[in-house]
Amino acid sequence: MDARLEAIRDTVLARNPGEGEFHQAVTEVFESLGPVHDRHPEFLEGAILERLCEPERQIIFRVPWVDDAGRFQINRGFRVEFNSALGPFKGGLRFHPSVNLGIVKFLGFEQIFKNALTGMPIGGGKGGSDFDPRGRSDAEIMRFCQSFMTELYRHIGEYTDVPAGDIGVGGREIGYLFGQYKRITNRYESGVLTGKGISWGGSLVRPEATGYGTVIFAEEMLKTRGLSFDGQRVVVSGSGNVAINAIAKAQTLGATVVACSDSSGYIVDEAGIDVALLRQIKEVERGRLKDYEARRSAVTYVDGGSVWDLDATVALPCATQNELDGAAAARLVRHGLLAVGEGANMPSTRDAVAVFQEAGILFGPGKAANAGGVATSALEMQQNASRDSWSFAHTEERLTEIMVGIHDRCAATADEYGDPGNYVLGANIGGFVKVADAMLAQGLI
Ligand code: NDP
Ligand code: 2IT
Repeated sequence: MDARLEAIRDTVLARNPGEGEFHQAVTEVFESLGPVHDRHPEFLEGAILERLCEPERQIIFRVPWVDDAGRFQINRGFRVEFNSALGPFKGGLRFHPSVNLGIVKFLGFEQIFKNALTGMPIGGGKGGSDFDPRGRSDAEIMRFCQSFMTELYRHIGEYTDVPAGDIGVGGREIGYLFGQYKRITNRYESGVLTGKGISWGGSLVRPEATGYGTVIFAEEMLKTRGLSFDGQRVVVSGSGNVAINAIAKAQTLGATVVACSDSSGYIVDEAGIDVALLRQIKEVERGRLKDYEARRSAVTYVDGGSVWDLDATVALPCATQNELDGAAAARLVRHGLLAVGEGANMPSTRDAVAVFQEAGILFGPGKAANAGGVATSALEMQQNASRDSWSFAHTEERLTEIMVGIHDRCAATADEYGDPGNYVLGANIGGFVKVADAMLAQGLI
């Protein structure tokens, strides 16, 4: 890492002790930015990096709620409003027991650059809670969401901060959150949340957008080597919103997706995953992946273990951070891997990224490859602002244009900085320069 940047990075790490994922995200971005600072000394004079690493505002709050047995429960809520240079803070809410301030800060930091890459007018933020939705009834989820919003409402707004979903937060949760916001504020402010239902201000394609976008991005990478998804053997991790829609899109393009996972195990379905059955189990019945095995022939369920023990030509990690390590990456490379598209945020460890890059694997980092979700959230905001709703075909066309645009910008930036095919470099520099220019123009704030 460039010595000037390393000194700033060390200060950031020292002032944010114990936040390993945040340190990892900051270090990875800083490693790309040396050459930009040679060309743009004004970014150092303007303390851009120091300001970028210090969120504009961090909110931590108590979330009290009552479970079905009448017991009082206390969780912790977070919203980190990281950077508003390009637009209102924008980013999802994650409900998972692993959520803490460091996780929210890593996600919010990544979101700044991701949102800049989309070309849409959105800043970066993230939030969530250590609430565990697993096994909770609808009524418990509703009471939790209502309590969460009873504090959050005062910090968000169409022009201020616009949350959406992430792990553990989908259409059901956004509905309860929106209802409580409307009740407290007495405003039908559609643009305050994205990922809403279609009949009340949501956008078509938003549910599919992250998974579809990841595959569109990976397809563009494959095209640079005269390849495509057609005929590829694909392994996906996760079986949530991003994973399911990535599986669907990859198979539409002619790939066979032979496996996917959840935190308990994985299924292997050599004939190609039956997406309708998977949606029924996960989205309708809210069941576990294990249930898939009994309902389709020639399927194996592996309890525990890692889906990255399987062979694939294309790997799409769509579960969570640091799920794919250096050893798994090396094994995949030895067994014929061509490309990786990160549907999740930071799913590959730093070792894994190094293995992929040294082996010349096409590697699409999350902040570029999974930007289709937030980009379509911005399209939802656009529809809300104009009180309009677009067709599926039109919205999908916009998503495709945006993803191809992100791919091309990352590739062109990597070329410009002398490292063709390095999408990590392209994404980090491409996102950073846009935000840094806006921050300089807006003065020291
Ligand atoms: P969901 O809650 O819909 O699904 C999450 C999936 O990942 C589940 O299958 C879950 O399994 C698995 N998972 C979660 N945590 C772990 C863990 N610690 N170990 C193993 N598996 C785990 O979330 P999404 O699909 O929305 O999000 C997946 C990833 O994509 C996240 O990294 C998220 O930040 C990222 N992302 C999401 C976007 C969106 O629009 N939703 C946009 C861009 C990125 P289980 O049910 O067993 O917990
Ligand atoms: O990580 C992400 O980009 C998301 N969870 C989606 C954020 C959004 O505002 O749609």
